[in-house]
Amino acid sequence: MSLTSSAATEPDYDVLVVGAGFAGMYALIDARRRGLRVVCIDAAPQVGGVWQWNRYPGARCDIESLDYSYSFDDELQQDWTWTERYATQPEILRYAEHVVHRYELREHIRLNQRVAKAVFDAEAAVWQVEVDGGADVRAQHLVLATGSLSTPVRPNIPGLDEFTGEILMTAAWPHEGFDVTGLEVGVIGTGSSGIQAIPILAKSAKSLTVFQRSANYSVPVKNRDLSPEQMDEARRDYPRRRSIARTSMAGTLAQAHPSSFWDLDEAERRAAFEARWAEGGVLFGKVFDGQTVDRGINDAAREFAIEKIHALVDDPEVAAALTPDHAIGTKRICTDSDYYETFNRQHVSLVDLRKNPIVEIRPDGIKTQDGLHRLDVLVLATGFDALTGAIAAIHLEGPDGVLASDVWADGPLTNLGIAIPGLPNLHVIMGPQSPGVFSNAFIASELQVDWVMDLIVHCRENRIRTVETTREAAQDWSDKVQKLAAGTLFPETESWYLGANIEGKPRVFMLYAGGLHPYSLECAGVRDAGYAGFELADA
Ligand code: NA7
Repeated sequence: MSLTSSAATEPDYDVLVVGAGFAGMYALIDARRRGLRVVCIDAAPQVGGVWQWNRYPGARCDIESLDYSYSFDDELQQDWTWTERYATQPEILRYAEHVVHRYELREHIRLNQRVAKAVFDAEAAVWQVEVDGGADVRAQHLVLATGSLSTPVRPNIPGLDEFTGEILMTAAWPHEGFDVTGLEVGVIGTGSSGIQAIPILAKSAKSLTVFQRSANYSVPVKNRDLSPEQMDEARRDYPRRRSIARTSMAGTLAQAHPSSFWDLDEAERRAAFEARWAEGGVLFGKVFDGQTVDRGINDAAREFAIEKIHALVDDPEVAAALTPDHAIGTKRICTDSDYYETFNRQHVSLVDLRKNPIVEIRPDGIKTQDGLHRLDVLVLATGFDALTGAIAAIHLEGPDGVLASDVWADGPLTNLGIAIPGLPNLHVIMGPQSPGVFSNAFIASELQVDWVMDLIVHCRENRIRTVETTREAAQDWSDKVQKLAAGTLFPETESWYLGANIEGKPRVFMLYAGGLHPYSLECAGVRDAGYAGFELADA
């Protein structure tokens, strides 16, 4: 497939949205509402982004369903019924399909097609986009809604390709499912995906061996059904709920304890931790203000969580191996149903790879230093090239041959996490240097998409052909992102927030840690100042 030559013809579309996950679907809806000619392209066979791929057993959201859903249209939220406090992956996917149907998106989405390359034709002020598996596209604006956790990592372990059993990736689970009944199963990876899948796999596997490199903190999710009465009540409460979410730090109702940790005595602190633990879920990471900033508070939360692990796991040696050594919350806290209890089952064992590393994978199992662990099935829950992986997979070339890969050679450089210097008319949603995965992805992406569509409409109304961040403004934003992170405990932990899980990836903290609402004020400030820090060139 070749790119069409630079001809001063009309672009096919005003906007090309790459990615039909929830951010991309909203970009499509919003662009259409504003009368823009728009198309959305996704490599997957179905909409839903990460929820389309991650079909492993036990997959569910870790933000409450009532929050983890679109807020832009009250009729949509009145019309939809969530059946559980934390929706399962199939229910989230049904919601995605419902949205497609409700807003008549189908004919505007091209599935099973991959955007491989986009080159900006400066003369025509148009992105020429090469699409694998479909016709090329010329669009004035390119919106990358390619996902924060959408490029799975297959670990580089000697012998992996020689394994003759079944290899399953949590991030590419077979659509038809996979029955592990009576099989010897191994799981590599104990992040959110592994921790959600392990208890379910253990229910039917003949044996389950968990190969753990780093222990993680996990809090019981305390999932429950939502009754019709609760759902009715929630529908009435949506306006309040959404308005709190939009002015919150993470796009949810989560509130830290009203008192400062340091003003409370030991018993009061313990009661606060206990109450949040009983409530369940990721919000244990925010029991007190400053919990990921102040080492004293973090240590107290950490010690409480470790105590819980030891209370849940019968064998003290296994409990010790399951005890993490990083500051709590500096990797995303996982949520589970019976994760720790699963290690009390006779047929479940834990291999601590720090003490007993993998030597190689053999055709019939994993050989660690202490011997062979025979396996029929190997589950890889080994994470993603987060935040930048999906963007890096596209050849993005601005005027004068400027490559996104060069601009980001030392780590992401953006203005507001949205614009990249040297690449005009390109807008990133939920990318690096935005609040991204630190916040509710629905609220955060609605906010960013609204901002981007305002900008695109502003360009149209003012006959502006190109809009591009200045390098100085991008540098200022990146400095701000780094400074905010430096004031927290996050950078001290080897995590995918820093790119530490990918060999050779620049070690730079990649998220805006200042909170969703302050971020929205930053975005509004730039817009209200006539897009300060951006160069807008007219026809
Ligand atoms: P994560 O959180 O990145 O977890 C990946 C896990 O895989 C983690 O425990 C890794 O250990 C482990 N891993 C990766 N490579 C290897 C190798 N080579 N050997 C052993 N262990 C390995 O991904 P998830 O999919 O679980 O969750 C991602 C996000 O999705 C999550 O934060 C939620 O927001 C939803 P490590 O910690 O690197 O030592």
